[in-house]
Amino acid sequence: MRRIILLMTVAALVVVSTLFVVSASGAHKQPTAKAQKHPTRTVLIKGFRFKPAHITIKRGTKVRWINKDSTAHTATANNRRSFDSGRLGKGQRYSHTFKRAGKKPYHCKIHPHMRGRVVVKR
Ligand SMILES: [Cu+2]
Repeated sequence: MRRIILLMTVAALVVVSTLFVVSASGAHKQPTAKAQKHPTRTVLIKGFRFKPAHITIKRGTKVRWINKDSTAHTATANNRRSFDSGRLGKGQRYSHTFKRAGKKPYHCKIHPHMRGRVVVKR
C-alpha cells in the first residue's frame, strides 16, 4: 500500500513539473512590449493622393510612404526641413520617425495639389 502511494506521489510530481515547464516556455513566446513601443504607420500614395491623407500618431512612430502609382511622387514637409522623401518612383518607399509633437503638413513637390498631414501627439 505504501509503495502505491509513493508511486502516485512521484507520478503527480512528474505531471506538475511537466506542466510548469510547458507554461514557462509558452510565456517566452509572447511578444515583448518593446516591439509595440515604436509602431509603424503606412501611407499609400495612390491615384495622386496620400491615403490616408490625415493621420494622428504618437511621438516615436515611424511613418512609411509607399508609392503605388507609376508616376513619381514625393512626401515633402511644407517647411521643407522636417522630412523630404525625395523623388519616389513606382513601388519605392520612404520612412520617417516623428520625434517631436505638432502638426506636420506635407505635399508632393511634383504635384503641389497633393497634400497630407501628420499630427504627432505627445
Ligand atoms: Cu506627386
